[in-house]
Amino acid sequence: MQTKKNLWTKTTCAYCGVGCGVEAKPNAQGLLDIRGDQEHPANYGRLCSKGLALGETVTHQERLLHPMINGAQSNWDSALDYSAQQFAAVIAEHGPDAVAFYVSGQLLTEDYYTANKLMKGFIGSGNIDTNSRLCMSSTVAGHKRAFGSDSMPVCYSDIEKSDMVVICGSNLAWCHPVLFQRLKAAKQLRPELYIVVIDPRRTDTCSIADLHLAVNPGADVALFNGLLAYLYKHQLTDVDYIKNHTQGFEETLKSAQQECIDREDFMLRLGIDAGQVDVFYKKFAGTEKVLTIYSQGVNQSSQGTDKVNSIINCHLAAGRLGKEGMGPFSVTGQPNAMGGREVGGLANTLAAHMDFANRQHHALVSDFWQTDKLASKPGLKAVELFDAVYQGKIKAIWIMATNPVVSLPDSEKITAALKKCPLVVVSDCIKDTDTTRLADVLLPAQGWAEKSGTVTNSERRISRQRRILPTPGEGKPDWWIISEVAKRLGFKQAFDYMHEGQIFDEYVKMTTLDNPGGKNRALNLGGLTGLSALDYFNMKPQQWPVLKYQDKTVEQRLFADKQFFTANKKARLIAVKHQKPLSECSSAYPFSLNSGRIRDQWHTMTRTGISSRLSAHTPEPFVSVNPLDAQIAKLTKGDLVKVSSVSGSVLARLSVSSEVSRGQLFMPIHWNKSTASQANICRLIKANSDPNSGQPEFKYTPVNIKKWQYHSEAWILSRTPLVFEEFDYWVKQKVAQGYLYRIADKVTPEDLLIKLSALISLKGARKLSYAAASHSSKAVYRFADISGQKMHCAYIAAADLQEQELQWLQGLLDENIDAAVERSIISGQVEGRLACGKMICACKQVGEKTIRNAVHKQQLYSADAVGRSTKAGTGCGSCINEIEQIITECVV
Ligand SMILES: Nc1nc2c(c(=O)[nH]1)N[C@H]1C(S)=C(S)[C@@H](COP(=O)(O)OP(=O)(O)OC[C@H]3O[C@@H](n4cnc5c(=O)[nH]c(N)nc54)[C@H](O)[C@@H]3O)O[C@H]1N2
Ligand SMILES: Nc1nc2c(c(=O)[nH]1)N[C@H]1C(S)=C(S)[C@@H](COP(=O)(O)OP(=O)(O)OC[C@H]3O[C@@H](n4cnc5c(=O)[nH]c(N)nc54)[C@H](O)[C@@H]3O)O[C@H]1N2
Ligand code: SF4
Ligand SMILES: [Mo]
Repeated sequence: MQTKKNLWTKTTCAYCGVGCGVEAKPNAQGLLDIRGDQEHPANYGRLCSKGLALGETVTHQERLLHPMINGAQSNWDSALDYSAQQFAAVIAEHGPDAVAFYVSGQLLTEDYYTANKLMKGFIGSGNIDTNSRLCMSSTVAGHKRAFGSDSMPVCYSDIEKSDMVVICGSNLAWCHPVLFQRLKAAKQLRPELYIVVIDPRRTDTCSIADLHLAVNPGADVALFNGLLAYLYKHQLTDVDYIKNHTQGFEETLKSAQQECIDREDFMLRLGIDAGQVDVFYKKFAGTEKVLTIYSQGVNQSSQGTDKVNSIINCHLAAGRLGKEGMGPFSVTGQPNAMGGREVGGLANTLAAHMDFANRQHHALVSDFWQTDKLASKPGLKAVELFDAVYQGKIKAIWIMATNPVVSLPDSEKITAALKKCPLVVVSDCIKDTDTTRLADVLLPAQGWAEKSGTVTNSERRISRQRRILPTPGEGKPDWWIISEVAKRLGFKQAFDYMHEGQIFDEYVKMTTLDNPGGKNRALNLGGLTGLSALDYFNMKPQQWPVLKYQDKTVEQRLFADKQFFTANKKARLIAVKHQKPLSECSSAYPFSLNSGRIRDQWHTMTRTGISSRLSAHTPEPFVSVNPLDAQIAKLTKGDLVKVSSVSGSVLARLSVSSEVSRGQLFMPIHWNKSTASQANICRLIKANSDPNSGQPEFKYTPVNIKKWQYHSEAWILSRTPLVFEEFDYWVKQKVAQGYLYRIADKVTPEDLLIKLSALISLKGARKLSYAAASHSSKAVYRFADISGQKMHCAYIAAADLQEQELQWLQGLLDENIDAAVERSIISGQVEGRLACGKMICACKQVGEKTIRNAVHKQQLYSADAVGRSTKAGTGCGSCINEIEQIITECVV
């Protein structure tokens, strides 16, 4: 809240589903100062590296500033008229199912509500789906099967209250860092708090684990079925709870027992040590307060929904739900993944947790929206929806706040579908993305710091995002853009909103339809009905159900009364059976490829990629392989490798790591055509989906890996962006005052230099150049273009740069180019202020060399001591694990 004395505005972080409270204040550089909100119950002042860097990503450089039609700048009236006319024409000729919206968990609830209302309520088609299909839909399906509603039962504070935390298929340390910090702090306070990580990969999350179960990919159902059978065998199920509050126990138990009848076969499916499994089962059986946190290792599977239910089954059978410190805890990915689920962003739900299959719900929603057009059946789910675009059945699509060319499986097909589609409208705040490149109409949306509305986090808590900065160019709120198109389609009355608060109020009322006291649906926001504009502006975080406005933080676990939203009020256990991933490895494709996130990047990098601080930690797309597999395949760390599946191939830098098990590979999801030549991992991934949820199997693709031989490499530092499309391999990285490109090519270093000099125009007054040896295999060419004390551009080229220390190059655009720096450029010998090494601490900008030096010279043996000396690790703390690793390496 903004008062004269307090210029800090409270808002919510733009990124993950933890939903941290942020305070922001405009600064002299036109950017924002950022700090954690001490009062927000998600984070109590903590932030991670991405949250702390929010202030840097509000620059206008990469923004989409004006509406565009067919590549030409337009204006709002023309772009809205054109879009509405085109949609209307398709609907008139081919019916409402010939159009679609593809939306996102990065929209605000008010935007999402409006998009859903327009498509389902007034265009009259179910064809609105969201990127949450790729993210949370298996959990939604699993929740509905078990509880009769999509309701996540636990609260964040259960982390501190539990005695055992099972983290399954989640790299909490990197993907929900503030929840990880809370868990880590709880463990420090109570070392007996037992932590188990279930992940085929040894992630940073394992740094606080007592037990890591590196199960085979996809083995989760078998593991939890085994647990259920164990609980029963040792008479540790809750017989009363099962009898009085659940159904389906017998069949479920039978299926679970069958899973492990053949012990040897069972252990083969799991792929881990029998002793470890016993430790896990025994500990789970003997601990009342168990919390199971899970995420994409569970959801993104061809049996994701079964995985979810296999976890919930164990909690129900043990009666461990609805009480402090326990329960199944699905952590949501995007800032408003939960909000989208609430308002009906998924094609198979209506709105406000009401369903197509329920005739009464249909009548309630029709009546509430005053429409006779409400869609009567679910629409197409994301993968099917883009198939329909590809087949020409959908002729107009509007994509909002998501980048499907990068994030949906089978990217080449998605690209082809959008190229063919007669009308592609894209609303985004960023101008150049792989998806905006294929748009006919581009609509500029407000960015995070300009938007106003609400988001719901993983623990069902609704927080305000508040406007802090003026909008650059002609950007508009997403809800406004949707409403303006709706009005032009003839639905003025239903979309005549003046303010986002009105939309929120309408949504709030909808949650109360035939839902007194939240008896029929947990999602009841009745306590927020009729907020004034000021009350809405000032609204404090509220956890649903909200029967009464809460001025202070209250916590509400769901199902404390053991009443579920099924017909007989009993929860359902679901009989499930382990299945292999849909595509199997073969001699041609012997490795299984796993995909996921890195610490400092967000998805397709359109925003985190703007921050030089965030880009420094992992600047290049990589693929990780186990050391033994690398040895057998004759691959070395730093090689460029080609990873191929039946669908396509990518190029990435090899990282060799025992964190990855034999026969598996891991690659990050972030790089795309705008940031690298060929590193979009979804080119490799087939659209194998879970039959219950429609969620694609992103974590298992059979591939092979081969060394990609290049003959020359270069690093190019430039104040202005450059285009390297004709080079075989290139990667772009944002650095403080410009860009750093890494390229590799099949030509000789000398030919590479010729190619480069044709591309890079020289502006500076002085040019430093240097070649280190005369014969080309060893020659290192260094070049700098300097005017006065400023560097415009510099590059280093050679046959192979992997052995070179080049981190220092990144900082050159910040430096005054004096004699010492020139010496470094010419000699390649880095010294003094340039010698800081690979960036470890993104917040305080401390490099590996600085940390190593401090450890050696000052004999520092703890991350705390390193922090005091170098400041590393004293920002968000996400790098403390790495600092500890460096200390261990130095000591060894
Ligand atoms: N830094 C960062 N944070 C983010 C995001 C981001 O882009 N960057 N995105 C946000 C979003 S939208 C989401 S959905 C979340 C995702 O958060 P997470 O789910 O934690 O992230 P992922 O890295 O996709 O995958 C989690 C883990 O699943 C493991 N896994 C793979 N296969 C299996 C399996 O068969 N079984 C088990 N048990 N584990 C398996 C992988 O090895 C990986 O470590 O992160 C959110 N937070
Ligand atoms: N291989 C593989 N693929 C995956 C996954 C995986 O683990 N492996 N994970 C999947 C998951 S869980 C997810 S959530 C998806 C994420 O994938 P995407 O949703 O495609 O990724 P983002 O980069 O977040 O795209 C958001 C877009 O919206 C824009 N944007 C940001 N804010 C706004 C706004 O307020 N309004 C508008 N109109 N635009 C805005 C951004 O600039 C960006 O272009 O990827 C999925 N794809
Ligand atoms: S954990 Fe980090 S990315 Fe997630 S909401 Fe908090 S500050 Fe933002
Ligand atoms: Mo996600």
